[in-house]
Amino acid sequence: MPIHNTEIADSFDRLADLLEVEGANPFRVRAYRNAARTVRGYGKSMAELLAQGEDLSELPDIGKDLAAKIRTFVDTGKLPLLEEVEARTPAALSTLMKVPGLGPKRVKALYEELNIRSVDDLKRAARSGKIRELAGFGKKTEAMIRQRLEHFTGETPRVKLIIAEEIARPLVQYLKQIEGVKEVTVAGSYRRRRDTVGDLDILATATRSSPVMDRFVAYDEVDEIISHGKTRSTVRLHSGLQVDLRVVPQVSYGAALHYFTGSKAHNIAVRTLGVKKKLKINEYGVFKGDKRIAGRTEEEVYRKVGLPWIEPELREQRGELEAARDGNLPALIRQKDIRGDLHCHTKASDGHHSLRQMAQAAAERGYEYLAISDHSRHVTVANGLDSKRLLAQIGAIDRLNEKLDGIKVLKAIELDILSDGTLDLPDSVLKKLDFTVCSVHYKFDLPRKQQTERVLRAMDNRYFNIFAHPTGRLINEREPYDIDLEKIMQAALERGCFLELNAQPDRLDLTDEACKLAKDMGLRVAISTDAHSTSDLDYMRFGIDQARRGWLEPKDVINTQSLKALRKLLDRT
Ligand code: DGT
Ligand code: CA
Ligand code: CA
Ligand code: ZN
Repeated sequence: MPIHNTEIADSFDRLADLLEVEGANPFRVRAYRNAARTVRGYGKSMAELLAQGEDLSELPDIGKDLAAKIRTFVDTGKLPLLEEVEARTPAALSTLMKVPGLGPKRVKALYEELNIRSVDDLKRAARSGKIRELAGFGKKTEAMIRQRLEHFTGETPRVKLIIAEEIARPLVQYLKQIEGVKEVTVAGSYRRRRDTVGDLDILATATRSSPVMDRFVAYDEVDEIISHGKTRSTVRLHSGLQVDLRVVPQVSYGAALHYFTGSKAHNIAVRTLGVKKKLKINEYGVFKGDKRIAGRTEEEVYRKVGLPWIEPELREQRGELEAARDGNLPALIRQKDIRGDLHCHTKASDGHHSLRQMAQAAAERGYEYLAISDHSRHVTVANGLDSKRLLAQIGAIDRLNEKLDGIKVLKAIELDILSDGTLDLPDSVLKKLDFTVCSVHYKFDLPRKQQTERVLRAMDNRYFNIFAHPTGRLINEREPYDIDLEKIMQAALERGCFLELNAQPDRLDLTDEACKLAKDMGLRVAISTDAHSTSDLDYMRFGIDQARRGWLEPKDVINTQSLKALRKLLDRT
């Protein structure tokens, strides 16, 4: 089977981490991180590009040396340099780096200064108060490490949806080619588009003589066969992800799809509705006594309990059955409702592409507008824009807009919300922009009340428009910071600000629940990709998935609006 981009990217990231622990040249470390990011976000697989004879060194941040490494990885499944570095790194350090909040820098310090070589060592040191004495740690960090360790099991975490997709797609292709196989669908949390999945639940229909099960367990990527039956098998793949495959007869397909899509709570509620109508509902169909009266399609199953079909993203037992019964199901937002992207970066700060390239890529996606929101100068990126550079960019956007047809580039900035709640650039410059995107990028550990007040204070500035990635979480990497989101939403509503649903597949905050809360409060949301390259603009679909899980309709999202309406919404002055 071909090598996935995520595998290459993970190896580069890991290499960067280990090199950083060793104290390697920071530029070298950063080169691997940047390459990882390019590879991970790239629309096409590296293996395919190589097969087509493409020159990988033409990709952003991939030089000749990295291109050669990718080729070796694709050919052999290995990154020799990583193996070398791994061999000379104490094994415990790799485990320690998996503790949330402990990056390579900290692990290095713990190892060198306190001789910490295991999770147990770390627990002991945290308890005895030794960690706070290390330079760059302090009391708060020590407390955080202690708290994180309570939950740390070292188990494989849930897999991000984007990674699950990369694993599922070729597997589905493989299954579809097996003789006698008709339908192949990934059900479970994957079909409900949760931001992470625990495992994959694949449903197939096939002729009785089809070798589908034998071929499934013989798939190249299978690491371990957990069970192997005629209608149901479970395997674990090399990636660590488990996959269940069920094969059902065509007459049961809809009932099985409904059952294995879940959620469990939704299924139970539907089955209870059936019981009231003296019907038995399971994965084989809807039964009256012994007679199957439905099961070929999901629509049939819902119809038998008196309901219209319900979109998978809504099936979380959060009121969808009542809404279906009352004819109040939301008309969920779709990708084609999006008219533009309101958060992206260019080479001017930490993006990969130029202003013009980003604008062209947005136009190719059929957008009517694209906002450029590079970082301001403060904390996060070395290359952030100060007033002078922002003014120069404003000029460049004006000139570009004169040449562009069909798409309008909007002038924005991603401002740091400073720890005292002020914004990173003076009002005299901000007033020249179309709008601002404002974020917390440091001091994530403020107590809830202070963090909330910090953002509320920032919102008092009339140039504050969109609160970006509102909890700062990075799935499986960084916990959300503590903030009273409901209070923030209320304040946003009162001041005419908006919250961003960040479509990066490892951010996706607002969460689905937070989206629904915003909707219920009457607060609209911006769905933005925070693109750092042209291909990142395609992350929009993950934002749409999450928005749909949060019941959002086109009217609940500001970037479904015409440019004229959008400008009105974003004008607080
Ligand atoms: P995951 O894998 O943790 O991301 O979440 P799901 O929802 O994919 O859960 P999973 O893989 O355990 O099961 C797949 C579906 O099978 C689940 O969404 C609903 C259905 N299911 C599993 N166990 C039960 C059960 O005990 N009762 C009912 N009614 N349905 C179940
Ligand atoms: Ca599952
Ligand atoms: Ca499962
Ligand atoms: Zn940001």
